[in-house]
Amino acid sequence: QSQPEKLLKSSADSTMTQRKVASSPQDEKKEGEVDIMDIPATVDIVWRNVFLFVYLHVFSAYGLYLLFTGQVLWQTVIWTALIHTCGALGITAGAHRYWAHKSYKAKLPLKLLLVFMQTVSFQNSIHEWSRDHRVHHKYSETNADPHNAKRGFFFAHMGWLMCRKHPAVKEKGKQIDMSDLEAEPLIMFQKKYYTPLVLMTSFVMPTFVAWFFLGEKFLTAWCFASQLRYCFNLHCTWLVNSAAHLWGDHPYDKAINPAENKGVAIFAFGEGWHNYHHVFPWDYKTAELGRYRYNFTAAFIDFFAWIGWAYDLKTVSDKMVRDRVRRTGDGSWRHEKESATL
Ligand code: ST9
Ligand code: ZN
Ligand code: ZN
Repeated sequence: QSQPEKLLKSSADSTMTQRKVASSPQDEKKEGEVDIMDIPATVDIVWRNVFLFVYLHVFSAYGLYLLFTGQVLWQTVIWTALIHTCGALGITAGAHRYWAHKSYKAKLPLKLLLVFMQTVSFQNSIHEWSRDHRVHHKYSETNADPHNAKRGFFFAHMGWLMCRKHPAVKEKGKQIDMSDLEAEPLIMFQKKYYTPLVLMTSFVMPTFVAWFFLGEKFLTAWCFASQLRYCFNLHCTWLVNSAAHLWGDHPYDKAINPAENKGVAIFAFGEGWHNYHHVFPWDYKTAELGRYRYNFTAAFIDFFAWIGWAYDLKTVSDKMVRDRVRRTGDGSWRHEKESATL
């Protein structure tokens, strides 16, 4: 079996796996031994991260104040929107749909572009991001899920980045096959030089361009183009783990938490259709209906398929979706279909 086939198979089985998690042979425990999944979750705060997030939010709030008091040049606003879009697509089309799920194939120029864009977003290296995300899919809402939504909105949203991971995340994460990414020199290069690369692309470049080329004040450039942009990107992404795991319909599988959440889809470039995505994680659209319905990422991938840089886009047949809806949906599917605009 080739790597994508293996991934596709494991993706297809992911919801099944989720239900079998506790009883798989590798999880069998000896008498008296506590299963790692059952170790109670504790909060071991990493104060360095708390401090950095406080710093980020203070400077972002000042960036917001500068915007609402008309102190940001329109050129800086356009530049910041461009960089935000770049970072967002680096996560959605890059780390998520390409590297974590292998939902399509990409030629070298597109891979280079996506690595650059993903670095701009500063959400950990592609290797770390994909490993956490693959564990999240396989062990959703258990102690092995890095952002287990059963631990509440705040933990799933950003709390998980401010404390040590549950031992089950590390243990189960080690069993996740990462050989495909580890075989990609580009991914390992980004992981090795992540700190300087991220400092240059996510902080220095946005600030410097606004200050040097656009004539923005240095502090405004820093607070707006760098800090506020980064902070906004993080919250848009985190909403997928928090809001889209807590609120919304379950047209494809009512037994799982991930939900269809339009608000999140709007802010997260099409990543809010999360019930569909957890059921059919290999679909490059991460949604069923209206390929471009609040789903800019699908349009982005389609564009690159059109110019030949992306190919083998994987999706799901109508029949497969309908069968699944009939078997496990919560009955909200028809309403979704009727309200589709595209
Ligand atoms: C950020 C990421 O924000 C956000 C991800 C969101 C995902 C959303 C997904 C939804 C779908 C996509 C939607 C996109 C929408 C985009 C819209 C855009 C508009 N498996 O981590 P350490 C082991 S990042 C296996 O230090 P601690 C491993 O040996 C924000 N093993 O654990 C590792 O060593 P190495 C910026 C694992 O000490 C070792 O443990 N970044 C796994 O518990 C130590 O790892 C930050 O804030 C695993 N999964 O610390 C950084 N994990 O890596 C925050 C760990 O060498 N991170 N191991 O192999 C940290 O500081 C720490 O990770 C920590 C935990 C404090 C959270
Ligand atoms: Zn999820
Ligand atoms: Zn996913």
